Amino acid sequence: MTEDSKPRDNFAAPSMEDWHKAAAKSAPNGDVSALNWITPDGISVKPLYTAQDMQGLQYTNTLPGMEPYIRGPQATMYAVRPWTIRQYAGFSTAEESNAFYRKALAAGGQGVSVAFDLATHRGYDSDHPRVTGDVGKAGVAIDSVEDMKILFDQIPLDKVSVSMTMNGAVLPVLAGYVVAAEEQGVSQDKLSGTIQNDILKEFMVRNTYIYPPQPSMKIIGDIIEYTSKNMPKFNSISISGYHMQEAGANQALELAFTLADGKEYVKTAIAKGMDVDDFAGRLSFFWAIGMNFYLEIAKMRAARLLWCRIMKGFDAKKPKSLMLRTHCQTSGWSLTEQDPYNNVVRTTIEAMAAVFGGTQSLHTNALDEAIALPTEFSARIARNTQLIIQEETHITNVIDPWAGSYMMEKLTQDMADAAWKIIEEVEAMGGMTQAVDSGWAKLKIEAAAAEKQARIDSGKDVIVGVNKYKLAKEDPVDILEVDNVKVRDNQIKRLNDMKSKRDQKAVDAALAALTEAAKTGEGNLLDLAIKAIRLRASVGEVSDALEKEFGRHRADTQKVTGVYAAAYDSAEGWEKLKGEISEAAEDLGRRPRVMIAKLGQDGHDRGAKVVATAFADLGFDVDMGPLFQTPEECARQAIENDVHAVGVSTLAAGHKTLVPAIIEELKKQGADDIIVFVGGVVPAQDYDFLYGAGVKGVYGPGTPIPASAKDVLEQIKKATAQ
Ligand code: DCA
Repeated sequence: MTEDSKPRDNFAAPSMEDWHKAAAKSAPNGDVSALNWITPDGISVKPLYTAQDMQGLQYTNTLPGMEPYIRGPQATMYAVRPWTIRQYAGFSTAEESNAFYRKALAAGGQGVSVAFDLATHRGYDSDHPRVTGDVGKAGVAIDSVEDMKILFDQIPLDKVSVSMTMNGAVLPVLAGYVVAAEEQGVSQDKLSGTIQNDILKEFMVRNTYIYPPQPSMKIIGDIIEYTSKNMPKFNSISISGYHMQEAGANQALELAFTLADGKEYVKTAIAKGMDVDDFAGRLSFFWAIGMNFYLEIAKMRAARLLWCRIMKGFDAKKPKSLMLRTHCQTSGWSLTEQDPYNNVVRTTIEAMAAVFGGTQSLHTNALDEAIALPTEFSARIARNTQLIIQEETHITNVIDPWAGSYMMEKLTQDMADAAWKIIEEVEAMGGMTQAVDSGWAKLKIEAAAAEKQARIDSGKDVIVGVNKYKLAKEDPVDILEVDNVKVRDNQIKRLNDMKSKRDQKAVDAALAALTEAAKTGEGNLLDLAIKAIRLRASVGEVSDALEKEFGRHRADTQKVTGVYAAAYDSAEGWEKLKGEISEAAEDLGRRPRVMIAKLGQDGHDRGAKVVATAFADLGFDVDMGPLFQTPEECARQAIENDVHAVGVSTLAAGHKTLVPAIIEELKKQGADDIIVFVGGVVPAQDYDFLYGAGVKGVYGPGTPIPASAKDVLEQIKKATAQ
């Protein structure tokens, strides 16, 4: 090497001013600040971060396994033990779900995560007339401990940790699991796993509650008390932001409301006289991980900081009480029906964010989850996505690799600050129970959802294959179908069989004891539920025993207004469509009137609420049916309100039973001039079936609302012209 060509590191010292000048050359109109991205949370994400952004940040030099746990709850994290691969699954019967779990465990799954059907969630046995369309759909049907025993057959419950997504019927279901384990020879102290048991978020989103908020909180207190005494390895709650993000919340809202819910549960347990360090180590969390890559990682780091701060406020001392441990699931909402193999890519990116964020357990969605239940093929790819990250990439070798990134440290603080501001707002209202009770929290999420939908419909937010780069022709993918009638018959047979063999007097006494405890507030409800389930009381009977005293909660149907229109704003076609709707109103003598309905036990109402808001903003008269209507009740309301159309929003696979039933009911009640349309998760294979049944329009995921509104308007015009 000659002296002339010797490499030298005598680079010019950079200055921000120089960079600004250089960047302005390619920035739009020379304006570098135009490159800032304002997130839905209101956080400004810049195109460039430098060491200056770290100045003044308080927590950039922390360590994993130590307060405030920003860098992870364990000192060694994945370097010693990667997260648990825990795929959420369950469908049709206990037998079929059990076979699925065993296969998944043999193929690399590391824990079980049970999805129950909506009838079970809402505390109805499979023979209840309100749940005809729901049994075995979107989860496994469980009526009793006999079903639970089959569900966990040959799965050693002292070794495999089991998570159960159950909130409404949490007492009989948790009791069923405990008794099934007992009859497998596994005592309560050996059980490890998690019960979701997070009722506050059910009142905001998802809606699988049974009782009103107050008694629901009492149930949670009793479960925390019982498990902390008898099931020390079991996580008594999974405080869930997941469903909030799925319902439309941005990350800061998800984070804030979830931590505020957690605070409320801690207060509830302390009010029962418990010492915070006796139970707080078994509170766990659950986040949704969507496509907002950097913010999701920042959210998870910020969550641990804020939880540690909150728990210090309760004077918690044990490290386990201060550290936030979490499960994550990739976003189901981000998946598309269109060009569905893209979903594998989306899920991989989201899984990476969850892992960089330091999750303890992860579910990766299957590519067809936007359309139906996963098939064996799609479930395998979803599981392998995690196995590949764990075992091929070496990502697990380094703890919290984003620490020290100028951007990530700044975003972590920004996210923590944004969420903390909302938590303080909630506190000022008197806490999360009040924020939920007043409907404020739900409306905040719904407004965020309507804004998001308008950004997508107007093309501001891109979704590949949906509002950009669309395929000219979509090939249908194979889907898993559940024969709901067969499952229901099978369940009813087993239920009747169990009832015929049990000691009825003893069961009646155990159920009466539950009702009495609900009345007096004395005795632990989980303890009493275990006693009743051991005697072969059913899930529905235990729920009824409590409902006698607690009653069933009915949600109101408030909706936000103006939000969709404001976010859609200048996009093309909006004013024209509004004009057409007001012209139609002139012709009809009143505004076209539409009822948005939810049938059966499907409580996912994001889509319904967003459509109702957008249709109202466009000029329709919109009625919102209550949740959980039967087709008969829905037809009656539609007739009483004299609507032109009923739009059924369906997300839980009940459409093939419930939609023909509403058409039939309208006919029976003399109103077959009311047209029916369907929106939500409907596999392409079912469209013809629905049209054959008399449906006038089917709008799958990704349909821009103005397009469906235009179509509904045309259908109404056609029907009224006859
Ligand atoms: N070094 C030492 N110990 C470790 C390490 C490490 N690097 N990593 C994990 N461990 C330990 C944990 O402390 C834990 O032991 P413990 O129970 O005695 O505290 C054990 O290994 C299991 O690890 P953990 O991280 O707790 O993972 P999971 O048992 O899978 O629990 C959790 C995850 C989020 C806490 C739980 O609530 C869960 O599984 N939730 C899932 C909820 C769900 O599936 N929802 C479906 C929608």
